[in-house]
This record gives sequence, C-alpha cells and structure tokens, in this order.
Amino acid sequence: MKTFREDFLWGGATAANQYEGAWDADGKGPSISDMCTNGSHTSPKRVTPVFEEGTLYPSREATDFYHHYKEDIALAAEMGFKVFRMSINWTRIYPTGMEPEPNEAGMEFYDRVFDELKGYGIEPLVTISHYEIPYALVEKYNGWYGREVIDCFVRYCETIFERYQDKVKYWLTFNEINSGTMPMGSILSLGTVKGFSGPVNTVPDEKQIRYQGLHHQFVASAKVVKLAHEKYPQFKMGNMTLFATKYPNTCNPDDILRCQKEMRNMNWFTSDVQVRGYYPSYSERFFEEYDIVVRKEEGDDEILRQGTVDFFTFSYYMSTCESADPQIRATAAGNLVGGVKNPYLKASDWGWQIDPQGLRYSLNEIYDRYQIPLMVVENGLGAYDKLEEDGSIHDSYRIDYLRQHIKQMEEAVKDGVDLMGYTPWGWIDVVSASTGEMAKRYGFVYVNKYDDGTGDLGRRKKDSFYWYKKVIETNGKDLR
Ligand code: BGP
Repeated sequence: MKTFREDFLWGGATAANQYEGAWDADGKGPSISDMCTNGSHTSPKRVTPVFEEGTLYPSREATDFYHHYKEDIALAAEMGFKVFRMSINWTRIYPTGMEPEPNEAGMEFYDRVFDELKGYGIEPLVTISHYEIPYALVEKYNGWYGREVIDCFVRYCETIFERYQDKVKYWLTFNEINSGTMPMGSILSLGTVKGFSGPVNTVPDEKQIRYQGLHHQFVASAKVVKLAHEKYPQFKMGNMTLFATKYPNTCNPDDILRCQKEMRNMNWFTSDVQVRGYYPSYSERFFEEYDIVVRKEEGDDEILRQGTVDFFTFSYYMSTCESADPQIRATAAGNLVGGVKNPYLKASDWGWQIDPQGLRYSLNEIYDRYQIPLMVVENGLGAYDKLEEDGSIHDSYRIDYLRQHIKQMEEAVKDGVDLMGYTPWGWIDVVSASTGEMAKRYGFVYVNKYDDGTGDLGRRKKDSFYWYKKVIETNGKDLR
C-alpha cells in the first residue's frame, strides 16, 4: 500500500503580512494589511484609510521575521523542514506598486532569506501575493477592480522571477484567490475597498466589482504562469484555494443542489479557471442570476488557456454543511466563510469545525477533478496557548489535531491521490488574518507577543515542535 513519497515536502507556512513586520523599514510601502487594526473573535478588526494615533496595527510589527529570520530558519531546520512557505511583500519590492524601478533594499532582504534557507537545504515555496496589495493601488485603482493593476503585478513578477530564478523553484500566484468570491475577500485579497473605513464585517457585498477584480487576477495569474513556463522552465507554478469543504445538511434534494452550487461558486470556480484555463459552464447562469457582467478584453480567453498551473495547492481547516433553508444557514463560524453546524463534529475555540476526514474527502475530490499534483499548504489549529513558568507550552490539542489530519492525508495517498507536501499554517506564531489577534496561535514555536502589542518577541519551542520533528524524521510514520 502507498504512503508518503520519499521526497515528500514537509514544512510549514507563513505570510509576510502576518509575520514579517518592519512595515516601513528600508523603503517598504504600506499594504492593505498594514491599514488593518487589531480585533478579536467578538470585536472585528477595522480598516482605516488613514493611520490613527494610538490604535494598534498588528501587522506592522507582527512577529518580526524581518529581524529574526536567521533564528527562525534555524528552528525550521532543526525540525527538519524540507520546504518553507513564505510570501514576498509586494510593497517591499514596489512600495506603491507603480514605481518604474524596484526597491533594492527590499530585494536584498529576500536574497538573504533564500540564501539562509539554501544553507540548510530548505526549498522556499513563495506566495507572490498573500493579502499584501500595495495600499496605493487600492487608493488609485480600487485595487484589482482596476485593469491597470495587472501590469503592475506582471512587472513585480518579472522583477522577482529574474532576481530569484536560481533560488526559488515553487511559486503560488495568489493566496486563497477564491476569497474574492466573498465580501471579506474584497479587503485583503482584492483590495476593492477604496475609501472604505470600518469594521471588516461591514464591507459592502459588491459582486460586480469583486468578479471583475477576480477576472483581472485570473488574467494576471495566467500571464505570469505563461511567462514562467516560457522563460524559466525550472519553475513550478501553483494556484492556491481556500478549500471550505461543504456537505449537504440533509439528504433532501434541495440541500444537495444547494451544496453543489455552493461548492462550485466558492470552492471550484477559481481553480476551474486556473487549472483548466477557461470559465466553467455553470458560471454563466450564476452571473446572470446576480446581474454580473465581467468585462473581458480581446486576448484574455487565450491567455487563460495558456497560463494554467502545474500543481494545485489549498488551505484546509474545517468543513460546514449547506442547507437550502435560509433559517438554518449560517450557524457555524469559519475561515472567512460560514455554514450550518455539523452535529458530528467538534469546533475550535473560534468555532471552526474540526474535520480530519474532510481533508481526505477534499483531497480525493480535487484530485479526481484535476489529476495534477496537490499540496496542502495550510492546515492547523488556532488555539489559546499557556506559557508555563518554566517556559514550556504543552499543546497536546494541537498535536492531536495535526496527527488526525496527517493520518487522513495518508489515507488519501492510499486512495491514489498524488500529494507533494504539507505545510501546516503558522508553524511559528503569527498575527491572525481574520481577527488581527495574537492570542489565536497556530505555531510549533511560541512568540512572546501579545494582543496589546507588548512582548519581547522571544521564541520558545512548544511540545508540538518536538512532535513534528519526529513526524518529519520518520516521513509521517511516527505520529505518536
Ligand atoms: C488563511 C490565510 C492565512 C491564515 C489562515 C488562518 O485564510 O491564508 O493567512 O491566517 O487562514 O486564519 P486566521 O489567521 O484567521 O486564523
């Protein structure tokens, strides 16, 4: 029976906007995430178009990878990482997204990071855009709604591809690109929030604007995938989807159809375009229902066909159920998306329902549909951790969560899925994307940083650190 391949890419995932900090160091410009305040599970973070004195902006310092990269990479190496998922902060390279020339100091930072990784034989996996659109592009073009942003993005990619061509092989174009199908995605992913100020859950539901923005992201992604394939044949280019697995709430055919529709619109729509190279047939009816008219330019369809990805990556945290009855809907919280609670599952302290078998199910569904290699590039448990007086952190709940998910990944491999690797989210504590909290921790490594902005940023190994090291050492065999 099959198991994880010998060259399985074990590692961990981060993103610059939640990890790097140094938000204005060495010429870096502000990104959308730098304009978001802190928040919590019960009080949503806010977007502020102008900087408010006395307000905390957690991404600005985050957990300071910028000044701790050597120490952090050494910790990753100690766990035996084969791959390190990170993102390049667009505004470190092009502070407003529109400069004619890149910012050399920003470029040098990533040279140092990639060289450090190389020293330990760790492969970088780079997300090109992970919730880091330059805020200047939000103000000037309403983010990705403006077609001009395609050229800004392509120039940014040309720059980093050329510079890091010998250092980076694996690239993902947009993090959780399908978050743009939801109102929340208009903030972090699309940046279509010009002039918007207020709590993130009050952002207007502007489908016409979001789907136009998504079209521009599809074209941008396809253009740079095509460029990479032509100019840098050693590159492997991937998409990245937020996979929010859905089950019908009952066997009532109304629920089944509702679930199918939601699976398509939420989970499949963007990858159908990025993997197959054209808009799926069901999208026409969806656009009609919501009066969405996507403006395409001549040549766009051709580009989409030419720029399909080599591998499929996704985040997986949870599942929910779908009901045709609006009264039953929206009882479970989730990774940017809600749904109906599943009575068979338990949930995290943030209400995200824990469903390891849902990962096996999703891997099988995705592989059946596309037949290209898959990678789970985010998965994990956001939890409150207790720092003991002796400096230890006993996170058995996290080990348990990950153990169960890894077991189900192995089942999926036995089912025949071609799985390349696994990078659990926030392998070191970072700021939460949805709430802006520090208290929601995912890491194997604890960072002394707290919700009020205090903390000396010291790093400590949690129990899960030693556990994951053994998992990697044994290629997933020893999960005790
Ligand atoms: C995904 C994002 C990550 C990460 C993760 C966990 O949506 O790609 O950036 O933050 O979710 O979410 P949160 O931080 O809200 O717990």
